[in-house]
Amino acid sequence: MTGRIETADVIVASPGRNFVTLKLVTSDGVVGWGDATVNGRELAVAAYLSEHVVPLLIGRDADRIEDTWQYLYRGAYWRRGPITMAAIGAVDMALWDIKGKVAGLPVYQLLGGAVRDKVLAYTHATGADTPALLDAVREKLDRGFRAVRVQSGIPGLDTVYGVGGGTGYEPAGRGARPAEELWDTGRYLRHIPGVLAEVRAMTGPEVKLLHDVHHRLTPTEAAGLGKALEGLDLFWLEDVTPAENQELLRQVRRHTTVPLAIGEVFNTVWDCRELITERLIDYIRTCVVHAGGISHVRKIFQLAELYQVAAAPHGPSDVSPVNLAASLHVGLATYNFAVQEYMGYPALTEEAFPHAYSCSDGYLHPGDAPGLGVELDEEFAARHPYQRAYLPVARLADGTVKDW
Ligand code: GCO
Ligand code: MG
Repeated sequence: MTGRIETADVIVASPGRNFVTLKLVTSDGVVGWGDATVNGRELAVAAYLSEHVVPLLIGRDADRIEDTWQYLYRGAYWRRGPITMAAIGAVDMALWDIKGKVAGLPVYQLLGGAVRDKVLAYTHATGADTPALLDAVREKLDRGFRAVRVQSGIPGLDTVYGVGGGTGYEPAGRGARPAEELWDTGRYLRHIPGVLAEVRAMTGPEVKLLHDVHHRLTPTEAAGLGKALEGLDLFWLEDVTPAENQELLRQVRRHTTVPLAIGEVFNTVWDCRELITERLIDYIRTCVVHAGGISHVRKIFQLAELYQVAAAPHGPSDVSPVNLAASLHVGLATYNFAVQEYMGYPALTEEAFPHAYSCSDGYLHPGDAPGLGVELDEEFAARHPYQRAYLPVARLADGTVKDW
C-alpha cells in the first residue's frame, strides 16, 4: 500500500535548457518524479498541470496508476494532443517512480523484468560540411557508439535545423520570437545522398546510420530520396513527410524499401494505429512524456510488436533525464524495443538531475535504484529560472512558411 498523494508541484526551470518537472509526494513521504517538457510550449503544459490536474491528484490513491491515467484521459472530455498527453505522461511516470520506490525495485522489474542486458543507443553527429560531419561521426565511434544519426549542412543554406555542435546541439533559441531559417528542398535532395554515401564509405558496413528529414518532403520526394539511399543500408530514414496524412505513406512504401521511422510528434496509440497495422513504418518513435507516460507507450509498443514494428523512442536533450530514465526502463523490459535516442545533456542539466542510468560503449542501462532512479535537485534548478525559447520556423526563398 503506497499511500495518498499529498502534494504535487510543477517545477519550471532552465538548467542548461527549459524543463517542466512534476514532483509528487505521498502521505508516507515517498517522492515521484515526472517529465512534462514540451519544447517551446513549456508554460502551456505547466499551466495544464497546475491549474487542472494537480487539484485532482491531491488525496488520490498513489497505487492506482492505470485508474489515474484513465481518469485524466477519459475524464477530461478533451482528449489527446501534446499538452494534455505530456501532463498525463508526467503523472504516470511519477506514479511508476513511487510504486518502484515503495516496492524497493527498479521500474523495469515492475514491467516484467529485463528482456535484454542493455539498451542500444543511437547518438547524433552533425557537421556544417562533409569533412566536419566525418570528424563528428569518427568522434562518436571512438566513444563507442555503434549507431549514429547523421545530419549535414546544405550548400546555399546558412543554417540547417538539427545541425549544431556536438552535445551542445540545442534546437530552441532563447528570445522573444523564433529564429527563421531558409529551406530549399531541391538543394537538400541533391546534396544529402552524396553526404550519406561518404559517411557509409568511411564507417564500413557495421555501423548503424540514421538520418532525420524532419517532416520536410512530399510523398513523391520522400519516395525518390528513399530510392536514392537504398544501396547505403541505412538503419532508418526518419519523418520523411508531415505526420498528418498517414495514408500518403503508402506511396512512399510502394517505391522504396528504406526502413522508415515516424512518431515523435504522436501522442496516443490512435495517432499511429494505421501506420502500425498497415506496417507503413518499421520503427515507432513515440516518446514516453509526449505519449501519455509509461502506461500508454507500453500499449503502443505492444500493438507494434504484433506487426513486427520496433520501438525506438524519441529522446533528444529537449526532454529531461526523467523521461530518458523512464524510456530506458521501458526499453529494458520491452521485447520489440530496438534503440534509444541518446544525445547526452549539457553539464548544467546533468548536475540538475542526478541519475542512476548510465551509458557505456554505445549501450544504456537504467540502473537498479528503486523507482526510475532519477531526481531533480530543486535548489539547483531554482538558480536557473525559465527563459522563453522557441524552435525555429523554416521559410522558402519566397517567404512561404515550410512544413516541419
Ligand atoms: C529528434 C528530433 C528532434 C526534435 C526536437 C523538437 O529526432 O531528435 O527530431 O531534433 O526536432 O526534439 O523539440
Ligand atoms: Mg526526429
